[in-house]
Amino acid sequence: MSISIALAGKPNSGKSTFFKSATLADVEIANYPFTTIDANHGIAHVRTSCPCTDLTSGHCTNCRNGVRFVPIAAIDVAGLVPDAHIGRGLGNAFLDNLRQAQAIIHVVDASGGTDIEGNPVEIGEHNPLDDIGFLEQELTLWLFSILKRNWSRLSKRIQAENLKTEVVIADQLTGAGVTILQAKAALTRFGERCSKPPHLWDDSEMRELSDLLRIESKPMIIAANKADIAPVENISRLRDLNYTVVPTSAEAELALRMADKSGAIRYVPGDLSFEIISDKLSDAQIHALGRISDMLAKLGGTGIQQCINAAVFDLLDQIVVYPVEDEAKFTDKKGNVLPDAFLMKRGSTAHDLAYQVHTDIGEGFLYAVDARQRMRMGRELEDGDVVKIVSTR
Ligand SMILES: Nc1nc2c(ncn2[C@@H]2O[C@H](COP(=O)(O)OP(=O)(O)OP(=O)(O)O)[C@@H](O)[C@H]2O)c(=O)[nH]1
Ligand SMILES: [Mg+2]
Repeated sequence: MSISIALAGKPNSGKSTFFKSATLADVEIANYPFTTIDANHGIAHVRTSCPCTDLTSGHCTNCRNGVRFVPIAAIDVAGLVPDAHIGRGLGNAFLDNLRQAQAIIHVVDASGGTDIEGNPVEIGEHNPLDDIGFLEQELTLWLFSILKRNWSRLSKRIQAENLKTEVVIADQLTGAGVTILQAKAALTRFGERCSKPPHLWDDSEMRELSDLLRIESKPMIIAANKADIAPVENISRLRDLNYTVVPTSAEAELALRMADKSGAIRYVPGDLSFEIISDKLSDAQIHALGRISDMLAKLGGTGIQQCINAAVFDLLDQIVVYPVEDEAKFTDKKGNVLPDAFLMKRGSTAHDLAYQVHTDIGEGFLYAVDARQRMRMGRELEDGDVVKIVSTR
């Protein structure tokens, strides 16, 4: 899977509830810190509209009434507390779970009902703004601590052997998932402030660089979770920050997903409402669903799907494209309508898509056909494109 998103934050903020509501994996949830110890890995989805709605014939079995869900990997990590990078709480080994993540959803308890270590307090007692800086800092110090290992030797090699600094840094930070391109981008920004060669950087300069590396390699969006019980001013304070903030109720999403799975209601993740379809619900169940329904109207959905979509489409700038064999019917060789959906970085070409489908197809690539226009494609891919690839292999 090409895209991987991590759910991070202090203990007890609702990361596992978010994860379970998005993946339906069976994970532990409880109102105390450090419920999760080993990271949970699962499959979540982004929501988009399926191109099958453009077809006049043929039945698509890969969407729900024109709503298409495209898989991504999701990771639910253990709660982080201040000084995790030096081993506090569950320690720095848990930061390594963030390695595969291309983006981070910072799950914040916007209700203010848990302190900085995740212990329950009165709602509104803790200021959720305090949780933002701390996570940034832990991630930066995690990168800094890895970067510093053997740095005096490495930086002298850069000097003596004329190596590319971004290559050495990316190599040093492979364990944190930093690419050469990201290292290069961070170095460019760093170079605007510091012109010293690498072997002369002091600790504060290396920390500054680590912060830029964090921003490049682990972009972050905020889920203002427990929005169902959060004071409104907490959400607006978070919104004043320089981040995309999505109010979420992971608990409500989980209740709706479970009720949909059991056949009690019909709910498509990301919808603004649901429909009760079972006539066997108790008064208590109907009452609980009524409360969720009011909340959906107030918040504009549970926010979970919206948050995942924002992370993938906005933060990571991805688009969805659909390779097909038959450009008239949008099918593969066996007649399946729109069998595959690929997430690709905006700006990718049909040739890039060919490689994504298979290296052989990429190597034998001749041209691509835009299935909607029935014309050869001479432009970058766009979101929702249906593409026939013509290859010698
Ligand atoms: N009201 C409300 N409670 C929530 C919401 N999401 C989670 N909770 C509650 O918050 C508590 C902690 O949830 P978890 O999902 O276990 O939190 P976590 O961040 O995974 O915690 P650790 O694994 O300990 O780091 C549980 O009691 C959940 O039921 C929400 O959207 N609204
Ligand atoms: Mg957890």
